[in-house]
Amino acid sequence: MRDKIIEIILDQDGGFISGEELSKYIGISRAAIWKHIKILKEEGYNIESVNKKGYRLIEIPKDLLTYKNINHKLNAKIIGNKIIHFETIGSTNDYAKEIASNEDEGTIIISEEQTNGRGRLGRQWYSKSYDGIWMSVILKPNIMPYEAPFITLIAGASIAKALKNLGVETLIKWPNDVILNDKKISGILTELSAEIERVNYIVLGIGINVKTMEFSQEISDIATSLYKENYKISRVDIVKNILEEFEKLYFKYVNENSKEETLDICRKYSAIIGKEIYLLKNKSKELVKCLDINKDGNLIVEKKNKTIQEIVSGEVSIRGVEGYV
Ligand code: BT5
Repeated sequence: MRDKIIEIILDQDGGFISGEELSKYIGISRAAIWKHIKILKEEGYNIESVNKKGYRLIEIPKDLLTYKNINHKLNAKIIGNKIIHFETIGSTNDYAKEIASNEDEGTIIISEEQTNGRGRLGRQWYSKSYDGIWMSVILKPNIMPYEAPFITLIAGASIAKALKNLGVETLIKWPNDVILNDKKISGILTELSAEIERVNYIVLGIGINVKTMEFSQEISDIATSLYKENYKISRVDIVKNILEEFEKLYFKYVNENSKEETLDICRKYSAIIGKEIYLLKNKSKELVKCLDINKDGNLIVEKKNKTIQEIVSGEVSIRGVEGYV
């Protein structure tokens, strides 16, 4: 009921709607509408009520990542149809894996804070309250398990594209980082549950630093946020853009078996193609030249002895010669 009320108020784009109209739309009394408005205000919606004019939303306070805010005018068919929002959680990926079998494809878990945010290979992902976007998307594509890493590339491409739509030029550090001004603003963690020839589900985890101004010492040299780089963009707008861009590229991949658009974006926005990079694997460190991303999404590099090698994501980490990129 309250979802409907806020939906109608949001539809007014900041204009007034009278209590009478609202009660007609929803089919409950004006007094009942007022009670719901009171609760919405307590939830953080800055709703103004003016005698004889009705109600209007002054702003979306705190830019909360709720279903109501994100799903409003979201131009997507399945991604974001259901959004489960937490104030705090251990890890959205862990929770998504717990419920994935019983959820439809496209369900999103999003939290204002993660207390146990995870990177790849058991690494930690800092996810402070209200500072960023910490979300997981449940996917059930009809692909072979070995093809799952391509989902990471689709995610990277959609993050770069979404931020570009909002005026921010980022680069993609293959396979799973998004870079702004030579530092990491976003990381992707794709996890798979599969049988030998069948994917049960994929959990796509996306972390984006939006409002963080101070990073812990461990990552202060390599991490940045949109606010820190002077891009004051609403988290809700970023999430919406990512979900829309992601769905377009994802449908092309799973419905038309077409990887081209994702690959084009990954190449065009690549932070590493044409550069010398270090490949880190276990304890070894090898200097190579990065040539291209091939049609499967793997990285093509030239080694010191001039041989060409194809690198599959997940095998290695990459560092720039002079720093993180
Ligand atoms: C990643 O791993 O970059 C994947 C991060 C995925 C996070 C999302 S948030 C929603 C979902 N739920 C989860 O629990 N996780 C996903 P990796 O490439 O392994 O990078 C991890 C490394 O990045 C760490 O070892 C730090 O050096 C650095 N790091 C940690 N937190 C960071 C942050 N907030 N911003 C930038 N760098 C960070």
